[in-house]
Amino acid sequence: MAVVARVFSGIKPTGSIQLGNYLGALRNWVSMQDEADCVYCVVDLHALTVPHDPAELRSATLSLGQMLMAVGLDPDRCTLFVQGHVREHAEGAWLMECTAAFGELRRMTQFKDKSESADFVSGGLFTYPALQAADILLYDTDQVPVGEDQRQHVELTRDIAIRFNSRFGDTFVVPEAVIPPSGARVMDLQHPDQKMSKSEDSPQGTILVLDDAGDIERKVKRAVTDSDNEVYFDPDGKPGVSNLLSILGASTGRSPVEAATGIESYGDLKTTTADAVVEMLRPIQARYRELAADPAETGRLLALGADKARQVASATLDRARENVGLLAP
Ligand code: ATP
Ligand code: LTN
Repeated sequence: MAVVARVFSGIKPTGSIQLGNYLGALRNWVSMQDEADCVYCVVDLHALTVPHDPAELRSATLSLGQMLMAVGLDPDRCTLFVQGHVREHAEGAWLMECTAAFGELRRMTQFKDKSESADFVSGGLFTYPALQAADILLYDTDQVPVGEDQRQHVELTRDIAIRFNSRFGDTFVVPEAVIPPSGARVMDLQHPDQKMSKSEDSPQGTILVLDDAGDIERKVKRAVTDSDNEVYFDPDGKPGVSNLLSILGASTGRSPVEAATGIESYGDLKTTTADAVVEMLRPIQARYRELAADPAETGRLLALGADKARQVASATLDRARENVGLLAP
């Protein structure tokens, strides 16, 4: 009998979700639901690593739960929960911090990027990947569907698991990243050298999943391109045009090279891309509005998800506590 793989991934409630989150990660999460035993998490503890407003965090966490259901995650077919509801994550993170090397954490590019421009750099921003490793390892995860930017964190998680197992005996499953072939890295429309992100301050460069058709058309029309007006895919030489082709391809189930076929001008590229994105997002927006009207039901479903998650996480944590030498209470 084929053994079903365990899948785990997480997303931060740090702002309204953007097109890159959907194309690079969430769409993949949805498609894995029926093939694997999937566990998905709103990582509110990770959102504490940067300055935040408590009321906004609470509401962003609930709204992200609704958004995850709106894109197609079904609490009956996967485990969907909020990280802070399962206390094993914070305790597991300490075991990971004591297994990761300081030098490894210092090399993480997400830490470098986020700390360079920040007024306040928390200790949690530095140890962030250790909490992420706990998230993944607590569920005996085989596969971690993420966008390209998270590859390094998953590699570190593997290294931590291997080190822990070799020091303290077989405890954790060693996971691997699953990165989609297209849409893995959606770039900012105004700064095509930077990834689109929900928390960077670039409203014109970021398409939000909840943007209306007018906003999407306006943002795509103003996207930075170049001066030669020839449409072909060349991410290094033509980053802006190539990003639009990637978005168009990912939104219509084609590669960026295929998406360029028949498109003669930048005007044409922008109109076609905007239309494809609007069509793709329309049903998600409609489902989100329905779910947002009943927050108590979302709360109930997330609490059931946390109960399911806790059962798996507590068994793994007990095993790790025992193997690392903590006296049983
Ligand atoms: P923040 O701006 O707060 O760092 P973010 O928009 O980068 O947030 P995350 O919560 O860090 O989003 O990521 C959720 C998932 O979305 C991850 O798997 C990540 O790899 C993916 N992702 C985020 N941005 C992009 C992007 N521009 N292209 C492709 N995938 C992305
Ligand atoms: N660091 C990730 C979010 C995240 C995650 C995880 C992803 C937290 N825990 C576990 C996969 C598995 C990010 O910034 N996108």
